[in-house]
Amino acid sequence: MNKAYLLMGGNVGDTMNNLQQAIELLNKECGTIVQKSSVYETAPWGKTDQQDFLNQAVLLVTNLSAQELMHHILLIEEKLGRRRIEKYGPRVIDIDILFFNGAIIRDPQLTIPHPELQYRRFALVPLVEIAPDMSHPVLDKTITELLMNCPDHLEVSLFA
Ligand code: PH2
Ligand code: MG
Ligand code: MG
Repeated sequence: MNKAYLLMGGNVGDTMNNLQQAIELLNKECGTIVQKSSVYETAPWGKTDQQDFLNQAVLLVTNLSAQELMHHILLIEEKLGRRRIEKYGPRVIDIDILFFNGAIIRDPQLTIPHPELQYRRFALVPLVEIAPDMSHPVLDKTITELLMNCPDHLEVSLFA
């Protein structure tokens, strides 16, 4: 059994519904979601002239490998209407693998832990709710410590 922490987000269409559908599809096709954070409304990071996002972190228990999980996630994003247009731009749904057990993976198509996690309050705030004491295998800091030291101060507020 593998433990994968995922961050989901979107800012196009009915995002609450898209997050719920993503959870249903992950449960059906990839394993079991055993923890969910609250949903947060977050200011857009990286490209600021777009709608606020909703973001939510989940813990998925799965028998899939990290590469297999990534493959399923891309299909789920496509099913929910994701079209890849511009980096950091608006999207219906994005599902990123933040951690996969304690693995460090540096493949061209897949980098785990997520390389920008420590710079993103919109990811750390949901994650700290479900994994405050988890240690980052590269940075050797807990999620709580990463959040305390995060240089990003864009707004993140509880939504649902
Ligand atoms: N995702 C991005 C770029 N910027 N900003 C917020 N607030 N939330 C996101 O999920 C997000 C973003 C690229 O993956
Ligand atoms: Mg992303
Ligand atoms: Mg992604």
